[in-house]
Amino acid sequence: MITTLLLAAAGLAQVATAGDADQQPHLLTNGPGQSAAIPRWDIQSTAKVGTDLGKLSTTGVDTANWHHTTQSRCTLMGCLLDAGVYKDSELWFSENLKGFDGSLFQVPWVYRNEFSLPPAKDGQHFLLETNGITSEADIFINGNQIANSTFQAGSYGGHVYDITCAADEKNAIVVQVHPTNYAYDLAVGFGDWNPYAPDNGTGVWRDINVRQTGDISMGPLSVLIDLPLPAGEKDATVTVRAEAKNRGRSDVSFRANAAIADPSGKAICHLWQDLKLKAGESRVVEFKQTVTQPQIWWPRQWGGQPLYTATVDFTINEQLSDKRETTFGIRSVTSAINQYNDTMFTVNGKPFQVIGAGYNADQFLRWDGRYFADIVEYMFDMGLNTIRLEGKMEQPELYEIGDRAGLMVMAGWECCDKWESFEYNHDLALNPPPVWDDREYGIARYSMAHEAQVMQPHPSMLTFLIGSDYSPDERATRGYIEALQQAGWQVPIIGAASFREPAVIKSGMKMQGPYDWVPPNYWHDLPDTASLQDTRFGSSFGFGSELGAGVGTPELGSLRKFLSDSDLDDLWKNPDKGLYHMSNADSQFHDRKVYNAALFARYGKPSSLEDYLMKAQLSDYEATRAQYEGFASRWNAERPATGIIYWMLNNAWPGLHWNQFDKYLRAAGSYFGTKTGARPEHAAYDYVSRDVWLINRSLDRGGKRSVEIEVLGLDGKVLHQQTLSADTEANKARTIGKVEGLDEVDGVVLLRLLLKDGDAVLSRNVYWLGASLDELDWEASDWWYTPTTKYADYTALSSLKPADVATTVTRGKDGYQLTLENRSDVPAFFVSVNLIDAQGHDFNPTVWSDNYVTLWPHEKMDLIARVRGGNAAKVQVKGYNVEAGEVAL
Ligand SMILES: *[C@@H]1O[C@H](CO)[C@@H](O)[C@H](O)[C@H]1NC(C)=O
Ligand SMILES: *[C@@H]1O[C@H](CO)[C@@H](O)[C@H](O)[C@H]1NC(C)=O
Ligand SMILES: *[C@@H]1O[C@H](CO)[C@@H](O)[C@H](O)[C@H]1NC(C)=O
Ligand SMILES: *[C@@H]1O[C@H](CO)[C@@H](O)[C@H](O)[C@H]1NC(C)=O
Ligand SMILES: CC(=O)N[C@H]1CO[C@H](CO)[C@@H](O)[C@@H]1O
Repeated sequence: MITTLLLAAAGLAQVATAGDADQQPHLLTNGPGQSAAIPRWDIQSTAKVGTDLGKLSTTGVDTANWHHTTQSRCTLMGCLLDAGVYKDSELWFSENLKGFDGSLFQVPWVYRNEFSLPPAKDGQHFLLETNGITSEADIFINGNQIANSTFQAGSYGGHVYDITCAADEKNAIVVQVHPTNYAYDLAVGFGDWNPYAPDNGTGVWRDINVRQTGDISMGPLSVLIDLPLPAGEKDATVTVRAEAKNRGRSDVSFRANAAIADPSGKAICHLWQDLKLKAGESRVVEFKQTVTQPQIWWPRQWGGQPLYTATVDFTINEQLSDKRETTFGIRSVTSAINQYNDTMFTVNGKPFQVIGAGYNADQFLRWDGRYFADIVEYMFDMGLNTIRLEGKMEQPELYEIGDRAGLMVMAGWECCDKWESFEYNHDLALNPPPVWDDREYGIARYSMAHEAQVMQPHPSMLTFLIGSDYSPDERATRGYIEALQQAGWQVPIIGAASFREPAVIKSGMKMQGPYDWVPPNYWHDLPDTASLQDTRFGSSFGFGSELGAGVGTPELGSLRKFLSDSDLDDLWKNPDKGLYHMSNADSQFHDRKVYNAALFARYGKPSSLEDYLMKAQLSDYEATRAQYEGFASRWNAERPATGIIYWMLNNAWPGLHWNQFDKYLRAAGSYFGTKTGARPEHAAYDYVSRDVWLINRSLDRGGKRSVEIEVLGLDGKVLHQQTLSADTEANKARTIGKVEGLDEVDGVVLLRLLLKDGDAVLSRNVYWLGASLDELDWEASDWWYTPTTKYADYTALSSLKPADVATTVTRGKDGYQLTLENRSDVPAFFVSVNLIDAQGHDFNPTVWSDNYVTLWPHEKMDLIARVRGGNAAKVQVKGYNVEAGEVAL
């Protein structure tokens, strides 16, 4: 298949014309203070075009046989996908990617483009700004070498090159990128998460900008905030900083101007300073301003996201020399390590429990801002407040989206490979990447400097983790910290995402699993705070930087897009088989053994693919709900659960586990389990103690609440009713009583908790409970899971009598309203709905008010679907004891 595609692409290339200097796009108009990305690239292998970069970077080179992309930034694979050489739907199907011959990426490739610039004149400078090129690059413009691959190295290595002498009105630029090997290069990798792209992410994956300035140029802006607490009650102080550099050949006097505007755009102040710099000299220019009655930026769960704007310009004799602008928010973030060595964050002085998930980039590092914005909406819909980027710092737009949305960002370096090949890192001994040399300490440091500059002004930043699985050694730590401080970094710097020693900076975070299936009571079985650390690795205490029960099974509409019929059979007929769409082949997460053993034992051997998927969604829902409920409920425990990062939010490609929604944005069991368990106002059941936890993650005033409890037999008979009342407290979780009536469960019963404010239902939560719980062998806990020695028995669910559920649909402004009505005397268990289009494809993204719901006998329930646009054609309805069907819209 791949050969055919290559041939097809060669044909395509012929249509395009050679670079014609007269048709060069104007990159910048006349005038300083502008910056533009090289808008698109032609790419080709040096095996085809040779390595005479001087010659290739002259204008008029015939590029007819190159690959023509429309992208300003793309890895080699990303570019070739964009150019139509490959299709991800084909690469990602079944095991196709396994057969991809990556040897074409073992030689350097070149990126090339032509562009025009305004004519040269005195006191005018052009700067080339890189933002990281993988793995390293040589850059030539018009036959002149601008950068070499010794210096321009690392995926995050951003540099500024003065190209004034090399630039002309008509220009050709060539970037030669070198092959990437994760053992040798500080690149963007995936560890055991998923197969690597065949090019290992090599290429110009971030923009290369050309910037025009006068003699005095400006570096990136940073904004430092001094916010006295309580937030908003006193004046705040804002300090805007930028580096000024004299690029001329003589001394220059200039004026630095700064303006700050409030979130409505109204100017707060104009400040200026007259300054002088010698030729070649640079200094940091700083403006300080008091902001009275500051409008405070809050994480979405607590308030609004007002954004101020800072604009700075430099003028020489009233002529503009350079200019930059940034938005910023007024907020403060701190962290402290408590008496149990756990990290606890505050935002604007309020203790902030991190309820988040770990992000994965696209397998080919393609950035799609709309897709990311959809992901963020899903996150908020699920009740999450934080995203962890483990070495996936993506593009600057990510932080802008985070600022506007009120998402907190926990950025940091990635695990393993070259990034953590310090002398003491014995885990790497079996496959040792060479330890860092002087050059690599340098690359790491300027990578940090560059990322810190990009992230600094953004109020969405919660922290930067300078290590993941390991803490960096002392020399690397020092480099990172100096780079962060120079950028004006104010939010906490955390040493690593795990407890490992040695650590120059303590992490206060744990990374001891689980990553594979554990039963729901895992998260609630916390007998004695003192001994927790020994065996209860992942349980609900402290800060879990990456943990989950290994769930996230896509539904059929998605599976059919990337699995063959025999792959689909494997899911339920070969429960122990290693699967390509799980983690990598050398990982313990390559198969679904642990997961499937539990599914088969607890719910009964699947009788079909559909039956398997129904049970999988049930397992996934149960797993994520228990995890989030465990952590949310222990927010105020003796040893508090200070944060949770579910492993993971999403997949780089269509994966079979470790996600809360699939690559196609279909939300299934793991999503709605999370959405229930992470509700801001919630009543949760503790599987072990049978307590009801009242969870309140909001900040306003409290009041009277009630929790109505009902236990129901599978035959539809009410077995027990009870009401608990309590006063709620802001930003607190506590127990308010025990569920009675569960002592003699025969088979399986359903438990419903309704959290109410008067008559209004704030949270509705249904559990299925067997006669006994799963039994864990805590002593055998490993870094990746705790074995279950005896499974709970939920097989009675298969004997549920069929329920008849009527569905009616109305179209609303933003989507659809569905009404489900259970017309039977038995409960309608685990009923899910899904919109599809006229072709029968899933209709995504769709935000459902709720899904995978259980209706009591004769209960009526409204479900609201918010869609982005367009029309769905049908809704699919199915349930554990509800026959699958479709309703036309
Ligand atoms: C590579 O570039 C850096 C920075 O421009 C320079 O200091 C160094 O001498 C160059 N190395 C070689 C081998 O040209
Ligand atoms: C990608 O990196 C791996 C090591 O992590 C290496 O074995 C492989 O050869 C690299 N691929 C290419 C195309 O360089
Ligand atoms: C906290 O960590 C230190 C080592 O850094 C250790 O000596 C101490 O026992 C830990 N405290 C707790 C409560 O685990
Ligand atoms: C949570 O607390 C806030 C303020 O205390 C209140 O407005 C909200 O209704 C409470 N929610 C619940 C479920 O108690
Ligand atoms: C308990 C419950 O939900 N009862 C409902 C049964 O269904 C009818 C309509 O089918 C409703 O009117 C009841 O409120």
